[in-house]
Amino acid sequence: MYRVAVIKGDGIGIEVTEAAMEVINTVTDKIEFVEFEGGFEIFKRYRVPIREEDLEEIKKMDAVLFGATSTPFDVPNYKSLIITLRKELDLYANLRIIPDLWNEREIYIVRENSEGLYSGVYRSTDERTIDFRVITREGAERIARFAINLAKEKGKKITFVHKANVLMGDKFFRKIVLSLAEREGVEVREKIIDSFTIELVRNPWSQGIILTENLFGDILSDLAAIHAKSIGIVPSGNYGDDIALFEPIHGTAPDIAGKGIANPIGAILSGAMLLDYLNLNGQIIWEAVKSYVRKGNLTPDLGGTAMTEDVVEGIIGEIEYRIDPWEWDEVWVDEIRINFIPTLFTK
Ligand code: 48Y
Repeated sequence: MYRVAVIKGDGIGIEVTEAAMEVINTVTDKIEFVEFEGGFEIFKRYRVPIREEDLEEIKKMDAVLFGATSTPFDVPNYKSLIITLRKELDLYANLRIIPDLWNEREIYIVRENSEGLYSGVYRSTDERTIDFRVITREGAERIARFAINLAKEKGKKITFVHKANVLMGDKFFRKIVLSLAEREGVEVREKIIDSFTIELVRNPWSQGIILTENLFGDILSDLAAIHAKSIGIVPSGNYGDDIALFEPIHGTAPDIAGKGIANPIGAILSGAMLLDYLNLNGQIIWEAVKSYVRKGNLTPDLGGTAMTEDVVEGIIGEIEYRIDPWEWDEVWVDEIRINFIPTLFTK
């Protein structure tokens, strides 16, 4: 049995996380979900985005499933919940898979998730504020190793995106990435971040594993999400050495929250990544989602008229069919019998 912490968060985070849990429960009974509260509402009560005792509990879990939280940037001393969790759980590698669900191809982005401009180190006076863009040898090595392992597993090369022509930190980062990759026999192409943005627009599917520092990765992954047709279908995993957290990359979408039309696929695929992390069958979810989107009705962000629950039901049907096609057939036959046979005999 695995214990998975769940933080649904705000807005559509709640709906899509519930959808993901339902789908996971169809695939396996080996997961026990334990729910925790976090985000702005908790901050208003306790002055922290998550309670210390909850954080300690979460650290003992096998993984975390996260929805989305809203982060107001005009509230003094408020710190984003997801940034806090990445730091507290030391989730240093952020893998975002931007899928083309219709054509069997994807963009992989590995974003360094713990340092760079997100180090949290700054100096502020009345006259100026400096954010430190921290790159350490340990930080560079562990993210390089993560990308190299992924490149080997997927049989791909690495595209390392940087600004080493200007930034000292990236010069340092670059040397570490190149030497580790060479030692491991993985090919690395180098790209400068500014011109790479154009390449990512024009030629997104053949970049191998895109590896980059924290803020570049933040921006590039939102840009790349355009190729998925909706940011609502993009999943991600935040990995540390002891635990990992899975979340769709979209936000809380307050404009559609509670209307039942949020696209649950990003959260559901994050569930697939979670199952893979626990060595359970995440692949079956990927297959089910691909099969569903090619024939089923989609949510409005993808031009359809489906509700969240229609998509969830459709994907669950695809999973059940894959788990046991015979049982699935019988259910289908029973329904027909229930619907039609009585009318035949009552005539
Ligand atoms: O996960 C993301 O890419 C988000 O943009 C967060 C980030 O900067 O990494 C921001 C999350 C937040 O505002 O709480």
